[in-house]
Amino acid sequence: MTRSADATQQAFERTLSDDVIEQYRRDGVTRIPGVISREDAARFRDAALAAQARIADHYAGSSIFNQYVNVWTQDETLRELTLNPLIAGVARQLAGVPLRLWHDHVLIKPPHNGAATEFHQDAPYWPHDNCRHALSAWIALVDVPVERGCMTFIPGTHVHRGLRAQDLSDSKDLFRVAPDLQWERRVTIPLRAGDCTFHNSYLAHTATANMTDDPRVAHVNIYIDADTVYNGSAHPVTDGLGLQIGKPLDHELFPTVPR
Ligand SMILES: O=C(O)CCC(=O)C(=O)O
Repeated sequence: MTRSADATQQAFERTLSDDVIEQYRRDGVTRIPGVISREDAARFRDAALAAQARIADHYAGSSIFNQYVNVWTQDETLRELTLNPLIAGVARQLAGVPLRLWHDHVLIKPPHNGAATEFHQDAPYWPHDNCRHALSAWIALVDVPVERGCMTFIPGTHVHRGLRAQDLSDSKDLFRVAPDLQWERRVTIPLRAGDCTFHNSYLAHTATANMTDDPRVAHVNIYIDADTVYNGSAHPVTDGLGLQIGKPLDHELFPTVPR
């Protein structure tokens, strides 16, 4: 770890203010600048771009993004970011319940990819029951202005828990299942390299297409309530692991989070 990375990490060894936690729980999203240093962001960006040649793309064939899942099990450098205890500590404070890692993924939008990530919630895709809180730490490994695949959220939509999974290639799908959301306030959050948004897994969000000449590189750590139980639905992360329906995800792929 570089000296600047060390300083950044020390700055995060603190309790989040009640205001930040309250704002996150009301809106379902908060931006935390500088969770890693710009130097470390560049190091992880290089590792992510290099890993593209070795790790299978889960979303091959789609122009929305290239998706590399559970990189922490396949790349020593990226493992450091997925298991970063300070990012996990922020997530733990925001969630207010003990957490475990669900999975990570690196999401790369190639230059001029021509496709937005359309509005969706994350949790309806997952094979989980009894999850009191789940959230993603979306860490920018490059500067992400609006033009490079930046996220927009509909604050407060994390109260909508019963919706079916929405198609993230269809700009109208979320509004088919929840038409009123079309008229809600939206918040767009550009990030500098090293900044992070934490968003609730039920919060409706989208990301613009990458209209720039450089790749948009994000590393996402997804955390779930440590007591979440497996419900047996098909999912590429859990299929074939031999998990028991109705039991917690006690498996080395889903380590509990410190603090
Ligand atoms: O990065 C993107 O394009 C979308 C990310 C997203 O939907 C998520 O992290 O939940």
